[in-house]
Amino acid sequence: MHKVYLGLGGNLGNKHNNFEKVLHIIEKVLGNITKASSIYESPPWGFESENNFWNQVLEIETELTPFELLSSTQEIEKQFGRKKSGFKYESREMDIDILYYDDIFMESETLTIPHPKMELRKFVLVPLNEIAPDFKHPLLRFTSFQMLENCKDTSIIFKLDNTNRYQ
Ligand code: PH2
Ligand code: MG
Ligand code: MG
Repeated sequence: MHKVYLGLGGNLGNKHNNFEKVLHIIEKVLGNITKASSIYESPPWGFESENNFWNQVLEIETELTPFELLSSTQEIEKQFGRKKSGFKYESREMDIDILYYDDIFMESETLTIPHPKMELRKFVLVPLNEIAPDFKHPLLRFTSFQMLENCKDTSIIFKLDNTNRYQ
């Protein structure tokens, strides 16, 4: 059994429905969800759009290998209508990123773990720090808490309440 942290993100469609539905699909297809952060809203990081993102980080247990996990997460993204335009960053209904897979480091054309640039993004670090403050990045050797403290991202990250409404 492998411990994996996933980063969910979406800024299109019905975010309430999408973020509820994706948890059921993940439990069915990938494995048990052992921890789930709150959902946070933030402006798009790295590109312009009028649609703010929702982001959440999950800890799951899975039997899938990293590449099996990648193809399964891509399948789920497609079920939410995701189409890739070729632009670097773009709006989407659901993005599922593999942040950590145990404490492995791997780099290939299609998959890099830990997720590149995660340490620069508060929309990843804030929810990650909520559920795994002490987990150490296997390359940087910093905990989530330390990465968040060092992060220069000035985006405002807004925590939704437990019914995912604005507080
Ligand atoms: N994902 C991106 C690029 N920018 N910004 C926010 N706030 N949330 C995201 O999930 C996000 C982003 C690329 O995957
Ligand atoms: Mg992403
Ligand atoms: Mg992605």
